[in-house]
Amino acid sequence: MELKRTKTDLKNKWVVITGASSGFGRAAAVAFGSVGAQLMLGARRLDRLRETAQLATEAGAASVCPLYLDVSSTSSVEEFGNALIERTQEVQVLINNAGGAHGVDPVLEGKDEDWETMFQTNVLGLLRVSRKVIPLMLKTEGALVINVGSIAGRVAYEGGSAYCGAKAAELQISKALRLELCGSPVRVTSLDPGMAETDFSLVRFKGNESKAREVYRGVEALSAEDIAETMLWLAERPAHICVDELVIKPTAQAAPHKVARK
Ligand code: NDP
Ligand code: 8X3
Repeated sequence: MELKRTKTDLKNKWVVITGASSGFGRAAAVAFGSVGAQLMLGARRLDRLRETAQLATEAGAASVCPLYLDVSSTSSVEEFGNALIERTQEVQVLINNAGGAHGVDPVLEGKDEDWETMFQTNVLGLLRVSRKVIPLMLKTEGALVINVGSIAGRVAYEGGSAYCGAKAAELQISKALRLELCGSPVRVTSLDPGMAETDFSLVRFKGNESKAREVYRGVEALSAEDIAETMLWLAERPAHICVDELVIKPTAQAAPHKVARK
């Protein structure tokens, strides 16, 4: 028997990526650019976003539009979405990636600002962007929403209460969206990575480089490119296949706290 290999072709298709100024979002822009997609990229740090746009263009993107986006603000999401609508009425892929962790305080020492930022970005931001962009996907064969969750949304750990809670919310929102969109062509995937070496820990530890480095000491973590390649693989599956949930971890990490270090 010969294996039939078909792919969803992404050439010239519109791909929207939030949090494209670094880490997974930047690597995803390059990966989707390399197959000739058109990219709408959002983040707050415009200088870094423009660098991503340059890299994606060099990789082969058909067009790239880097625009300011703060997912924690409804008006910013509206502006970003309206700029998208001026360019296209049809989106193939939405990657809800913007987010991250802030602090490692136990609940009894938690800071309002950290909690609010984590829920505003990982949860409410994802909802706002989905509400604005998914209407442009409802008639697109093989459309895909990738919501970036985390193993933290599946397994709690000390110091992770709000982040684990926010990513658990992401997983439940993804499941609800999957049900609500059933009967439309739109697929929904919760992509839930374990430890990946990006700016994630630098942000979590508020710029403390030595604490951030310690997270990855003696272990080959996932890279942003590993995640981007997985995102591309998901989007290229034939239209009748929906991967609802995908958990991906370094081989050396069996659980958030079970890491084999050299
Ligand atoms: P990075 O810190 O490298 O990237 C985070 C991105 O999110 C940046 O581009 C940042 O852009 C953007 N972002 C943050 N807040 C906002 C906002 N309010 N509006 C718009 N964009 C925002 O980390 P990662 O690439 O690792 O993180 C990407 C996603 O992956 C996050 O959701 C994170 O929780 C998740 N994740 C990460 C893991 C890891 O170990 N690295 C594992 C599992 C999940 P800017 O600051 O310019 O706005
Ligand atoms: C990031 C992975 O395990 O540090 O989402 O929370 S973890």
